[in-house]
Amino acid sequence: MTPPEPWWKTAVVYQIYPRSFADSNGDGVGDLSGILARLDYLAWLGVDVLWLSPVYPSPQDDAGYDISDYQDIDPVFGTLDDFDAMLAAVHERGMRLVMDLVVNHTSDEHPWFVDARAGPGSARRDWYWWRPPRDGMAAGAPGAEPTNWGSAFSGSAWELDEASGEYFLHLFSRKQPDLNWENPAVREAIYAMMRWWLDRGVDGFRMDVINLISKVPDLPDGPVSPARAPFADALPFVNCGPRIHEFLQEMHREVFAGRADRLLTVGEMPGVTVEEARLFTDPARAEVDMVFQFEHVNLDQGDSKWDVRPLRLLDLKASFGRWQAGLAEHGWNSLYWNNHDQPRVVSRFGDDGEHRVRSAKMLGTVLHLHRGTPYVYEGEELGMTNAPFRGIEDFRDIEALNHYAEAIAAGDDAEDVLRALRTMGRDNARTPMQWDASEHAGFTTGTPWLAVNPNHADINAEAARADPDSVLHHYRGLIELRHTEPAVALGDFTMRMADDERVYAFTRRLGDVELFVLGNFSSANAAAPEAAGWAASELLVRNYDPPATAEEHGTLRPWEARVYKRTA
Ligand code: TEU
Repeated sequence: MTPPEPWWKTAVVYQIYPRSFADSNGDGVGDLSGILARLDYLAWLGVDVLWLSPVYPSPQDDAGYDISDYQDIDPVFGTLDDFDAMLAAVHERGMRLVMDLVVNHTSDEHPWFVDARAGPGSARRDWYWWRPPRDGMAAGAPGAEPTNWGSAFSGSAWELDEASGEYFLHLFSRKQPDLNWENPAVREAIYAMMRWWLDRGVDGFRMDVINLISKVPDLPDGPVSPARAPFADALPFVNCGPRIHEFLQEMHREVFAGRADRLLTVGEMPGVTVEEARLFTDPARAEVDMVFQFEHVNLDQGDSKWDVRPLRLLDLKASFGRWQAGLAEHGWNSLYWNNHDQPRVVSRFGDDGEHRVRSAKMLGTVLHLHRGTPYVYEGEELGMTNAPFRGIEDFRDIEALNHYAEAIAAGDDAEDVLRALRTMGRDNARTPMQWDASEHAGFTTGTPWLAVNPNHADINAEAARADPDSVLHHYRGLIELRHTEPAVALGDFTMRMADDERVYAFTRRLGDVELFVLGNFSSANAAAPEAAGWAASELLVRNYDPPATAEEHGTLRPWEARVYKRTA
């Protein structure tokens, strides 16, 4: 008898960015008690799993992705007691909670690194990547770094430790030294920490840049890329390294064995390919349940994320089509438009002006009807948009601030740099959640750590809940459909109209049930002749009044979305 499908194949995950979700004590930063107070809203929305971005003690150099203590809660977010109360309340409402696991690197203020930095002889020196200056060069001299790799946050990926004259590796900020997973003591310490959270009742992990933990041991130089000069892109030497599957299978044995069925694990994997993802997510290999891949969120970027290009729908369809086909038999996809690192999708791939509501609904419909587990990022269900950042003083994100400083130092025009930051900056995702039309959108009674988007006067949960035609009710309907229509979760995927530059169309089939999904990615009417053939079928999802005639069925209005159902 075929084993039942894993629960997470019919689940929808909601990502909470705690700094920006709900502030309960007026300090302008969201917290755990704020989340607790808003759980009924999430239960009403119908989501099954909450993913919490990091809430652990952290100097907040990279907004919590630089952890100084893995087994506690940063006071700005609350206490372990607050956490336990929130977790119990999540479970009481039939939802699950996934924590963010950030173990490619720690904070440089984590006791492990403080010990490692104490000197070459320290017990934990080999818990990190230390190297002497490049042969024949003096420590600190330009180009003396052990490799020419660039950090994701600008500058070199190596930081000199004056005391020892050695450099340590940091693929992200200099306050995020990379852990050395080659060292079994490092792995065991991390597995023990993960078991501690699972024993506390947590239901799984979102694993931060987990495909970067196995490095190419001899750490070779790379070709200098124009966008990163004088540095090289480190990714080819750290992406899915030689021992990555060994490490993830060991983690599964040491941490998840015996309780994997109740858990959800998703690996964030920049640069991962379909072929690699099939290996990572094949249940027979016992590694992770799904991965976050980045192909579709890099399609509007040239040499770097700041080299902004228009999205071509053909590219988007080709990418999604390849991932749907590639993981059809083995493995499983995650589905996302947004997270705390990506600009708001309605501003990016939709129209956040005249057609904000319709394009937000269309984007949600097209994504949620694919085969895979959908992720809703806080505020996406409201159709929240990018924010009207003016000068660099409006930004908070280290990636943006470092890029701005580096670009200006290189002589770039400030307005050009700011234009790219306004479009692609991560702070767009991090403006406070818009609960109501009050001064700070009901997020805080204090001064928010990042300004609330002024359009919260119109775009907020209170108004959306009162408006049955809102993006919010549309998302609630999509989530309900995944729970009630098995073809949405488990049906086969077939791309239609693959060469159409404005219409995204595909079918899902499960047994004798077939769904036909269409989305118009343009502000003009678009022909969809195939839809005329479905005129007599049930219209499950729409963001316009139903077409009246077969002919009208054959045309999609601006940003229109439809999902038809027929049973053979
Ligand atoms: O992100 C990894 C990652 O790929 C992003 O840094 C990405 O390159 C960038 O945001 C695109 O602009 C994870 C976390 O999601 C991110 O918030 C952290 O900053 C990063 O890892 C380091 O922990």
